[in-house]
Amino acid sequence: MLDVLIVGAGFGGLYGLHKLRSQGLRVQVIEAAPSVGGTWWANRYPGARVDIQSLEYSYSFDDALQQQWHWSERYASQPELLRYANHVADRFDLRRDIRLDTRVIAAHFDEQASLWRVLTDRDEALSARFVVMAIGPLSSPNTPAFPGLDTFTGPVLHSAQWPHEPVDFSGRDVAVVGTGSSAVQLIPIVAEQARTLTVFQRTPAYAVPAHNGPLEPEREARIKADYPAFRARNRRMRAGFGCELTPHPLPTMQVGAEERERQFEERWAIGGFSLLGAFVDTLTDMRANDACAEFVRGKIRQIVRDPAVAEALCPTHPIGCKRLCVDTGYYATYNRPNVTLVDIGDAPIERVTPRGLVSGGREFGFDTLILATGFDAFTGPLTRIDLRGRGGLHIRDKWRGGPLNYLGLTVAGFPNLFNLVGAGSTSAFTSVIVAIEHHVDWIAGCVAWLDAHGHATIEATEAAESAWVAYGNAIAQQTVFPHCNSWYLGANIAGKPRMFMPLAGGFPAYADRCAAAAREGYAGFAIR
Ligand code: N01
Repeated sequence: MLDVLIVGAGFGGLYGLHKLRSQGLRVQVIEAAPSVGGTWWANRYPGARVDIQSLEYSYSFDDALQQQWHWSERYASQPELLRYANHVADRFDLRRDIRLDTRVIAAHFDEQASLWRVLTDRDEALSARFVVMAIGPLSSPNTPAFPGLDTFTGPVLHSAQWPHEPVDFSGRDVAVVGTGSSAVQLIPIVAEQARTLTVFQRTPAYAVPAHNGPLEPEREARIKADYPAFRARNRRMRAGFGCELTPHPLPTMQVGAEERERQFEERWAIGGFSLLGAFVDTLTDMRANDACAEFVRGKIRQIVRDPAVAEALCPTHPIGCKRLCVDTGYYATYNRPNVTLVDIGDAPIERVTPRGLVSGGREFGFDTLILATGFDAFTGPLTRIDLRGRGGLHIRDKWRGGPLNYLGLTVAGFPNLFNLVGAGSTSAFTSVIVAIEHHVDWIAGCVAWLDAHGHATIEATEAAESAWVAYGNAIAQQTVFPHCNSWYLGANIAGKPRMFMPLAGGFPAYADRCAAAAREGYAGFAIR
């Protein structure tokens, strides 16, 4: 019998194993893929790289690790991130407790024994006192049910299920469906190789330049000179990163137009998410948001030479409402003669044909189809498992109206089950490794407390869960987030209930709430 079974060997599962094992617990990680690395194993499309600088998107739990690991670029590429995950697995001797190529297909809570009974696709039955779901909020790829998709005669590639051998697009006529972060990263690279590239855009994306390049040695040295203090400062930031830049002291509209423009220009030159942090109210005040959005629309009009194409690329929803894309040459790609933008906002894809697709009654031809159509976020990874809590309650039924949860970590009716970077936590708005380390440390503290007090189970109460979801909704209502169709809301998946799933209140306030619950003897939980 295990103390803890962890599902997933991405960054969450790796740190979970290290932390819980070092507490003397018997821990086993089950991973469906043939490798550790999670999202960085799966998302290997051309151009895949992190959108938060690597000195901040990396583990902080071990000072020797953060001192010794050297990132070659400001924003690490997928292969480098995968090397990092493998390095961590070796360095902390994690592999002996990780079973690869094994998928958890069922987990049922046995009320008599107060144990989780877990079944894998290798017909193995395991039991554990606790289960930690470390499967990531974005691990269930969304393939839209386009009629005729199976009749397409060329390759169909999904950005999140990319082949492991290199794909050569030279001489090919390629289509990309989608213009989210994955598409924004892969489009410029595929465009350089393909004979033609047609991009089917349902909603234009806001993209800001990464200004990626080799990591500056002086910056690395400066941060490493006192890395723990840098990490601590970041943990006090709303997003868990970005402590080197503070917002303007005044709200956007109290600043003169010239000064506002100067601030935006400075942030554009720095690149990445820094633009959204130029002013404190970008995500909470519509007029402030529109000033920032209009600045980016101005950049699009400057970069893209054809005014009609530029206009089609200009988003009209609030900036940051869908996750901001961080790009390298995205808009400029539309100046290439071999690239065509097809706006399908008002003319959804009707069907895929053997040699193309039909939208707005018109057929477009191509021989390779790339679906960069995102994920069934937050709920998809859990609901595809036969996951049942007390009384055989299936997670799909529990979450029929949306992912109810308490502290983003637990679900009423599912005792001793913890979820990492899920709905109800700030993870989607945080450098995810900051969220992972926070969650794992909280869970480790909780398990230690239960064991020290001789308790067998911990379970969120329905009252605490309802209050937590209401708190999350109330915060979301004060922001721009409800005003577009994002995966945060489940709006990208046909038929999914619309509920704002992540918590928008900022990491420090969230971490305080979690700490307070623990300090008060796990307030909001039933403990037996
Ligand atoms: O997915 P998305 P993603 N017909 O959902 C379109 C992280 N990430 O894989 O906007 C036509 O953002 C859809 O259109 P619309 C990051 O958190 C990070 O790109 O729903 N189009 C959209 O354009 C990110 O936010 C990095 O109208 C359809 C696109 O497909 C998250 O993962 C890199 C459609 C999907 O965009 C998801 O990003 C990559 C349909 N039926 C990902 N269905 C980094 O930079 C969907 N679309 C670290």
